[in-house]
Amino acid sequence: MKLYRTSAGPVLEYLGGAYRVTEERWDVLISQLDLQDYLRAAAVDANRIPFDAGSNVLAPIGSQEIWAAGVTYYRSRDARIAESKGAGGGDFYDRVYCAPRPELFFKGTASRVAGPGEPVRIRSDARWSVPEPELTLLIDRRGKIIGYTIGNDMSSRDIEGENPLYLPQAKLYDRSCALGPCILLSEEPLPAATVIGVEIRRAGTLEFSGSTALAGLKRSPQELVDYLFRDNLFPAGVFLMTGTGIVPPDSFTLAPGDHIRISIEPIGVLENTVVQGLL
Ligand code: DO4
Ligand code: MG
Repeated sequence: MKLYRTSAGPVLEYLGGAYRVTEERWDVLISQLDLQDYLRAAAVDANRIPFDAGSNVLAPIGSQEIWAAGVTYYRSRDARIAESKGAGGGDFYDRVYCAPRPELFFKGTASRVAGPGEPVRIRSDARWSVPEPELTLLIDRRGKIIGYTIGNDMSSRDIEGENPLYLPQAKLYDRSCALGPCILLSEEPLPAATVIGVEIRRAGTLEFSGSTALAGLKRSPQELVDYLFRDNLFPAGVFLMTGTGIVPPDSFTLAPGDHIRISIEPIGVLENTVVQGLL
């Protein structure tokens, strides 16, 4: 069962059909405590519509905050240690990889998010920028994982590497995050074999491709959620990006015009083009 947010309102994809959902207020809709039952009731012939998931699809977010976990894959631990060598930050990344408490940081709000097909940004003052393709959880106000989407945690590696205290600037700026194309509603965890893939094309030529599997995620999604909800309330629910296991080689940096395609098979594909400077 997939839920899309579109310019014409929410659309449910279910058992091969597409259905309009009468509750158009996204926050109210995804706050239904039995969301899957609520949506199943909408999947009737009277609500059936033609639907092209390739157009008019918006980021599946209302007033939810977006948080992110870091250094949850060994590949990310290695990359962070390497990029912060000159800043003496390496030890912290190894420690957080091994510690019971995960790294969790605030990543953004809807106003900073790019939806499918919208531009994502690299900072004007960054020299080394990458996408971070991440399985992203949608969690309801009770702390229950209710669905999954694809996230791109756009990051400025030179700023983050210069000093770990610059992390918020490396991570949180206008269009530093992409989400979409839909919410895959599932009460079951995704299988460990689930593959996250990325392809980056420049002027049509493949510049980088990589993949990882959820098996490489050091912590369970629920463990990350439990830490996020410690002494924190999310009345409209919250998104949590689970960290990246794909890091391009150090010689690679994104450039304006690059096309980023992230896939997670049961969810779909999230595509964005890179801009730098004002839109
Ligand atoms: O510590 C820096 C953040 C790392 C991150 O965003 C990731 O591992 O995905
Ligand atoms: Mg990340």
